[in-house]
Amino acid sequence: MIFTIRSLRFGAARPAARAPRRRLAAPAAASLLCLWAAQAALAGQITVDVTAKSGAPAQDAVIWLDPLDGMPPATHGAAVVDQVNKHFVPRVTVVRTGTAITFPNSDHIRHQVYSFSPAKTFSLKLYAGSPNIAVDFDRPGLVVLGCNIHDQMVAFVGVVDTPYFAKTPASGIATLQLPPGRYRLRAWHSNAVSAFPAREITVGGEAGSIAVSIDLDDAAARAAEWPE
Ligand SMILES: [Cu+2]
Repeated sequence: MIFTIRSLRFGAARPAARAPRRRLAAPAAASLLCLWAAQAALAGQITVDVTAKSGAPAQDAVIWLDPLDGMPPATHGAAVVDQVNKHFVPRVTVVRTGTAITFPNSDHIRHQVYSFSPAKTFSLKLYAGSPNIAVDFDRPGLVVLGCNIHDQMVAFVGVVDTPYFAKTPASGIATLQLPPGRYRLRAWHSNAVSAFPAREITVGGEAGSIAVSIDLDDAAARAAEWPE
């Protein structure tokens, strides 16, 4: 697997240990909010260009950056994974930890959504229409979705402990706005043959771009492992 950069500075690779969560008293937390607000004004626009070894754009790659200098406050977002013509739509979703996902059914047949993944094990009852049930994705990791009625239905939810993430469109190019600081860049693709090695990058206030090459096997029947 090849990793190159064009205009970002990379530090030495660090062990994969997660940065410790900080517990802050209320005044300190308020200061941290102000700090992040100030940094947001200086955000650098980072473009991540993901390609297969063949040079073809890699669609549906998941990119995320763990901030090493402090985590923005937790949020509780929402996302939707629909079911259309016996497919999950979208097939790949990336959300921050704490996001609630609903699973409407746009087909005229019933579906039954489940996951056995350790990051989120759940099972919805067989249903039609749009049940008012949201599943809280409260742990980081990969969640593989299936339908008990239609074995060919499969989808992936990447749950990440950071607000800085993206999924590549057909162009393979994703754009993120990042406050200046140090980050650990991670990447995953369902058809990756080998794990993408985490890299530390430093973002300044200026724009930059990162080229990521992933070895893909389009015929892979199993989902690639999620990096720890
Ligand atoms: Cu189904």
